[in-house]
Amino acid sequence: MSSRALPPAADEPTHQFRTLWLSDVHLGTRDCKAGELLGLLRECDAPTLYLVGDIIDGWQLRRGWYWPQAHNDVVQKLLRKARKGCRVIFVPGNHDEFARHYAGLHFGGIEVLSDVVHETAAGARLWVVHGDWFDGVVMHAKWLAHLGDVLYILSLKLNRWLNQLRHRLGFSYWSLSQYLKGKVKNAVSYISNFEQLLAEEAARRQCAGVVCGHIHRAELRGIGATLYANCGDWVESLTAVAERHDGTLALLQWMPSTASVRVVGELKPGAATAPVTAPPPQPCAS
Ligand SMILES: [Mn+2]
Repeated sequence: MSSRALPPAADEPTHQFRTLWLSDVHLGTRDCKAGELLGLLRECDAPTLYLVGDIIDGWQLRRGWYWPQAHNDVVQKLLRKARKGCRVIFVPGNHDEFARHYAGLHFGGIEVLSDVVHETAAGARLWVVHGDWFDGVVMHAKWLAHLGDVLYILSLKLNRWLNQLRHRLGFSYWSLSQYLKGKVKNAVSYISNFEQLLAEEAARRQCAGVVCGHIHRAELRGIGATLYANCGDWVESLTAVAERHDGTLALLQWMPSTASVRVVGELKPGAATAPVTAPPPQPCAS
């Protein structure tokens, strides 16, 4: 803990972590909450930052170019962090799979790796991977994955309209896509299957846990003796995973209502506790 008497300056981060993980930002799409992510990056800092895939959405950019200033600002912020000595590791996902060809190389101080093992301050090994390798749809029926992507965008658009209406009528925010995911029984077993496979593979690799993304569902929990951490996304959940200086992992969520970061839950690798799932998203000012 800092011993100085003065409060931090307004532009200084208020949360110092040992490590920070972000995934599924989907820059280049209308539903990417870049402004909110910039808020989190202003408040939270760490000497090591993992970008756990689907940071830039190559699939949607190929369909139509969309690149507002806020998306540039995110890229600039990440490059600036790398320049100032932050170790930035980019682990590509399926939406930015073009970057997988560059695994092992550096760009503007950013290291590209297809997957990587992180060691916590407490010596626990965490396997860091996007997760699409464990998604049968992405691996074996790519056309179906692309169709699913189009339907997902459509449900987000519908969600936007619906919530504008709810807002006008004085109702609170409600996520259609999360409701649909919760309703479809197959989706539930699909998610639990994904989580199980990743935890098993991490254990097989002699890791105490896994940090991943891909399914846009922020979570921090034990699966058997293995820690499962999912960064969530910057489309709806506005979440990230962080490591404290003692090796404890924390699930962070950006709260648009207060424009600040909140710790949703904590878990130390090796210590099994109750699951922590990010609560339903809050309305965004934008
Ligand atoms: Mn993905």
